[in-house]
Amino acid sequence: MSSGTRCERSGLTNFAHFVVSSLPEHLEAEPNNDIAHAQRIESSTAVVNGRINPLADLDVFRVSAKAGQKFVAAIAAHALDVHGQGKSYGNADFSLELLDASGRTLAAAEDTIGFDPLIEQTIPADGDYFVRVQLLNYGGFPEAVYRLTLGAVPYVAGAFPPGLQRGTEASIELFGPSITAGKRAIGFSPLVTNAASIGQPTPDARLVQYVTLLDGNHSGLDVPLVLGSHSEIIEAEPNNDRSQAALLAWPVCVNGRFDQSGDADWYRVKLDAQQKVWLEIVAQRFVRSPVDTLIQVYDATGKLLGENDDESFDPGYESYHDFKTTDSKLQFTAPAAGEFFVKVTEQSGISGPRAVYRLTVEEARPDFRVTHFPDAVPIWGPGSTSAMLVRIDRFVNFDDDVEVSVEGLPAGWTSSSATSLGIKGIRPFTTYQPKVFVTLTAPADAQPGTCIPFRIVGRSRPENTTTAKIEREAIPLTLFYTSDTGYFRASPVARAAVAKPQGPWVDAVTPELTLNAGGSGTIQIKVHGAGDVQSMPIVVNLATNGVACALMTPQPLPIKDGLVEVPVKVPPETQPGTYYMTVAQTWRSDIRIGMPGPCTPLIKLIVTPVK
Ligand SMILES: [Ca+2]
Ligand SMILES: [Ca+2]
Ligand SMILES: [Ca+2]
Ligand SMILES: [Ca+2]
Repeated sequence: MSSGTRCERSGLTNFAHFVVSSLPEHLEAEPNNDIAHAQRIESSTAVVNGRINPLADLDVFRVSAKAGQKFVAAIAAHALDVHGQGKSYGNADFSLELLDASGRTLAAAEDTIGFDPLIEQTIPADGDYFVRVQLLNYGGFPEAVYRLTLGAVPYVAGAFPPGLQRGTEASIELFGPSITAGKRAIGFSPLVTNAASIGQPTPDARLVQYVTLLDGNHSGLDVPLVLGSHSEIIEAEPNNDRSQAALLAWPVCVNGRFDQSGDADWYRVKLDAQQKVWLEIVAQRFVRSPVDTLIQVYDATGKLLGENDDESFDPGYESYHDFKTTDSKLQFTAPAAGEFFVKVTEQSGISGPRAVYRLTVEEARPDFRVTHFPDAVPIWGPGSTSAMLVRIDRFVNFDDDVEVSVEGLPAGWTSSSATSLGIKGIRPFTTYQPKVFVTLTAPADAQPGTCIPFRIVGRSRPENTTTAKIEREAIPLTLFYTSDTGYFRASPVARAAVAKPQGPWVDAVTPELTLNAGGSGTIQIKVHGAGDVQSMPIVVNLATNGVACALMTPQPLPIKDGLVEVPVKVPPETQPGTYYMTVAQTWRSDIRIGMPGPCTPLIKLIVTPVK
């Protein structure tokens, strides 16, 4: 988005999908609820953009087709993250039927690609046919939009292998109706942002890139390729029992497929005594493979030594769309030197071209992942500040502190960093900080409409010098669906935008406060643009979650001469140390769940021991 008037009002929305096809595009026209009122689609190939609303809406389209044609009818909705809001929570789950001129059903589909139905039918005779679209259980709601591809056209249903090593080129087959068999060379495409134009290197923490057909007529819909860190191989059948297990030179990513129901895929790894290996499946995540995998590890005598069905998951507010799944993850420690056998199976009887998985085998070593949201940060007023919530997930006994900072900012922009504390076996559990806030402040002379990229980086702070320092770039997350929990997916880039002030905004006057454990004090904040407003709802969000010492729920505080005094009280049990707070007004915002409104830069709170 370039600077201009379009994003002056409230900054940036989350990322949304927008598909560009090379087929004639149509809009549905109601009434079209039955065959008698079917909407005639004149072009022989088409994309129809429709909506199932209100409840029990049916959309029926009339098309002409010729005997022998391989006719495709396919919905794209789940693929585009179409979902309800308000009282209509949930992904839009469509069903689809192809009827002949007499109204007889020739084919029907429901969940072919994720929740999206796809029909491929050889047309029996020249004539008119009907395609009927509805939501499961006669649902309907304003957000239930869909793109319906119609005609004898190729349609990409998936890719195999469903990924490639970052920075390399791979030979990948796109498959689906009317797609010519054969592999295509597909290369890793570095993400292009305008980061280079502000003199910063272009980082790339993306987990996926997308690929589609561009030759001939196509729906424009793309499919994800997962970007891996290791060399890649494709499983070789037959491998259905232990004696056929292929030896893996690891670290490696194996791309496999459940070709028939009950398919078992065996692999073999050589390990030293006490060597720790990490086995991880990516299937439902990112690729939307319909499988529910199980990993099992056996020794050479056939004894089961370890297994994992689904990763255990902390159901916090952030139920990451591409992070919470039934994909399997397993850390295995070899009890002795030797060969061990890894068996991958599918537990719901699903098989076929889309039943793919990626198995990564690598050394299990202490590590962490950094995610942050929102990915698109609105700053309401030049000179104002916004906060982002950063989450640090620690793996394999990693327990070091992690310093989190904002990088890649253009001149004039400032940010505050934060430290996520590990427990390290010496601190109480309440000190553990899996989430921290960082803030971003626009220059006072920034133009509304300015949009800048940035990145958040986490660096471990090892206590002893034998531990290597680890650096991880944060994955930006987009909130695409909120109910009791937030559903997030990975976003390609983090950006901030300056908007015109949408109301009063706040700045810190007190940069730092020192208090005893059990002590109390105040911090002063300045309010800009309050006009005649006499008070403002204020909340204090703790950049570190180890201590609760101020306004956890919004409370109206008086504004005097443009200043607000905010009370702070440190609980007596608070551990001495440095903490960070940000004061926010809760005018249509809650930065705790990734909906930022104006807030102050981080204010340091130093808690000293009681003398
Ligand atoms: Ca409709
Ligand atoms: Ca209708
Ligand atoms: Ca297989
Ligand atoms: Ca097999």
